[in-house]
This record gives sequence, C-alpha cells and structure tokens, in this order.
Amino acid sequence: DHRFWSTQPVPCYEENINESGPVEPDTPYEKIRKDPIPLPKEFEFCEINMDDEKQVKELYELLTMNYVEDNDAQFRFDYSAEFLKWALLPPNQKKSWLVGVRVASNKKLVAFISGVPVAMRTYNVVHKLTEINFLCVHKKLRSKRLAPVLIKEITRRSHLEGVFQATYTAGAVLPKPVSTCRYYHRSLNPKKLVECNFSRVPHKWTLSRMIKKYKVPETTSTVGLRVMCEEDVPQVRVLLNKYLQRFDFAPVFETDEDVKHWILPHDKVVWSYVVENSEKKITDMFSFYSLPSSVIGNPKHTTLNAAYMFYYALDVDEHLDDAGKDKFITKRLNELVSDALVLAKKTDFDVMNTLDLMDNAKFVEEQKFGNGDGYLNYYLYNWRCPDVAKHKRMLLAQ
Ligand code: YNC
Ligand code: MG
Repeated sequence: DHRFWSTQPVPCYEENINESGPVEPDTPYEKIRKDPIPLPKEFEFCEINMDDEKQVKELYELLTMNYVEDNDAQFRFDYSAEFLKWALLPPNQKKSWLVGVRVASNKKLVAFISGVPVAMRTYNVVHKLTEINFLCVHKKLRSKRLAPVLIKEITRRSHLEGVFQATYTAGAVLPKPVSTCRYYHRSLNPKKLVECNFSRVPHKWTLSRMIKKYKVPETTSTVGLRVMCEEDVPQVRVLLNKYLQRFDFAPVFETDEDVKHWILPHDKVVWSYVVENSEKKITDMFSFYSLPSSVIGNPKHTTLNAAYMFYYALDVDEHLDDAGKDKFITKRLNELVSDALVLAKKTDFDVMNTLDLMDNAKFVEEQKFGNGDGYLNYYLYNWRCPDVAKHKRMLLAQ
C-alpha cells in the first residue's frame, strides 16, 4: 500500500481508463498554501541557482553520490554539472522550481527535486505541465518520508505558477504508469563493458568474437549528414513536431527557443545531426546526449561513458499508406541509427542506450541493441488517460 501516493490525484493500479481528463480540478489561487510544507526542524528549503557555479557543484555532488543506481548497485548515474545546467535552465524556467533541502545548522545540501516547464500532448490534448526530475534524498536520510514532503512542496510551487498537471519518469513502480519502457543497450566498447560487468561474454563465445560483432564503420554513410547548426532550428522544429504527431504521448516544441535549447549541439552534453538535401532542405535529424555512470567498486574502471538516443525525426511522405510508411521509416531509421553509432563511437562512448518507444522497434535488432534488465515508467500527475502503447510514446525526461 502507498501511504503517500494513495492521497494524491493519480489513478490507482486497478483502474481501466477509457477517457482523458484531470483527476481533480485546478485549485483556485486563494486556496493554494502560501508557506512551504513543514520539514522536520533540522532541515530547511532553499532554491538552487544554476547560474551560481558553487550551487551547481553542490547539486552535482549530491547527485553523484546519491542518485539513481541499478538494481545490483553496480552503476550510479553521474550527470555532469554541464548537463545539469542544461537540463535545469530551459526557456521560461521558474527559479522556485529548483528545490533543495539543507541541514539548518551547517547548510549542507541533502535533498533535491526539480521541475521544468514543458508542453506535452497526450492523445489530442496539449498541456503545459511541470516535468519533475532529479528527486534525490541523501543516502543517510532515506526512509524518513522526506520524499513526500519534497513532492508536496514542488506541487505547491507548481500550483502557485498555475500549473496543475505534471509528468515524470521513474524506475519505481507507483500508481499508475501511463506506459512502461524497457532499456536497450548497444555495445560500442565490448571489452570495457565486460570488464565493468555491464555485459557478459555469451556462452561459447570469445571476447574477440564479441568485439568483431560490435565493430562499427570508421565513417558515416548517409549523404548530406552534418552537425546541426543554429540556422537549422526553424526547419528542425517543423520536421520534429510533424514526426512527433505519430505518437500519443509526446512533447510539443512551441518555439524556436525550445529547439535551440533542447536540440542544438551543446558541448559535452548533446550531439545533434541533420541531413540536408541538395535543395538545402533538412530531411532528417537525430541526437544523443551524454549521461555517464559511475562504476561502483571496480578496480579498473570508474566511469561508463553512455550515450542515450534523444530526439530523431524523418520526413515521411504523407501520401504513403501505413505499410509504405513503416517500410520507409524502417529503412531510413536503420541508416540514421547506424551513423549515430559511428558518431558515438568516435566520441568515445562505450555504449548507446535507448528505450522501446517511438519507432525504435524498427531498428533495435538490426543495429544490435540488446534489452537490458532496467525498466522506466512514465507517469502523469492529475491527468487520467488510457495507457499509451509502446510504439506510441516519445521520450522526454533525461
Ligand atoms: C520516486 N522515484 O513510494 P508511498 S525519479 C515518486 N518517485 O510513498 P521516503 C517515490 N515517489 O509508496 P526515500 C519514488 N521513490 O508510501 C519512492 N517514492 O505512498 C515514494 N533514491 O518516501 C514511495 N530518485 O522519503 C513512498 O523514501 C515514499 O527516503 C517514501 O526517498 C525516495 O526524479 C527517493 O531514485 C527516491 O534518492 C528520494 O530513495 C530516494 O527512499 C532516492 O521515506 C535514489 O516516496 C535516487 C532516485 C528518483 C528518480 C524522479 C521523478 C520523481 C517524481 C516524483 C513525483 C512527482 C509528482 C508530481 C509533482 C508535481 C505536481 C504538479 C502539478
Ligand atoms: Mg526520507
């Protein structure tokens, strides 16, 4: 049973949902609590200013030591400080949505939760909502019911800004996922992955056979492929929004500023490429981001350099029937992902990760991705809607 979650406006596990709508109505401004949710007296809330390098470093250190680990505690996400600044300072960010908890006596940062504004479409409703991420409580303060206080506080701050719906992803199973994704991994550095205990040499295989299997070409092969630049932003926005219409659960890029922030290459954080044809038209784009993991207690390696597939889009002829579209997307996507692997390998990534969403089922096998043992659940807060099918969802959280 869920002592906290059973009090929240989310559907319960058993619900079979056929219609869309809010679980509870918006709270009128005068009814929203104006002072923070009480914390145990030894703690106090603070706002983390991501323009202040000292605070960025404090957040980086909290997450690096205490954020998400895999089931066997072999790996822990190690988001870089640069990544955190990028993820937490998008256009129209609200300062009040980067909530820290400090020890009152010595000001040590011991917990955090973030919200960023995002426009998302679920089926045919476009929402402005808060995307919640980076919920973290210091390992020494676990199981003290601090997480519900953080969640209630970010909810209050979201309500004060007039936002009554939120979205988030978590490995944890909570009431009630709108969709559940499985992680997929494509080895780029099999030797290191084996040494880190991330992969295993299959029965009756040798490491050299594995290395051979995962070798990628030296150069890309798609004609017209190049790094995305600022002039591409308007075309990429149109291309991406159009492609995202294929899905029932997807972000909407409402302004060029959004695309500039989320998609343009960002040193050491995001890599983005476009395909430009002879008429200077952008026909395709794809991107990936860097999210290393600390390798816990390994004598030889400290960091696994993982790239995660991010947005991609292709120009699909609307006149094709569904089968024709599927065939086209399968062929084109395999060409693009194969080049993405070449580029990720060149940038020294050890592995490319993705989930079973969007049109990914059309390339994972051919591109030699294998399923992992991790799952990621997608949630909506205060919005009830039918479950979203695998191939109808689009990622957003990093
Ligand atoms: C989780 N990941 O079930 P019940 S993902 C939400 N998301 O409540 P305590 C979670 N709730 O079941 P701890 C959760 N994990 O009794 C646990 N819970 O109703 C629930 N890990 O609280 C849990 N980061 O403080 C239970 O637990 C209650 O000390 C127990 O703290 C939890 O960012 C946590 O995995 C996760 O740092 C902070 O374990 C801690 O264990 C930790 O006693 C490592 O809490 C890092 C980690 C989570 C990453 C993420 C998305 C978070 C979404 C939060 C929900 C947002 C709702 C929308 C709000 C805005 C609404 C508007 C408008
Ligand atoms: Mg706690």
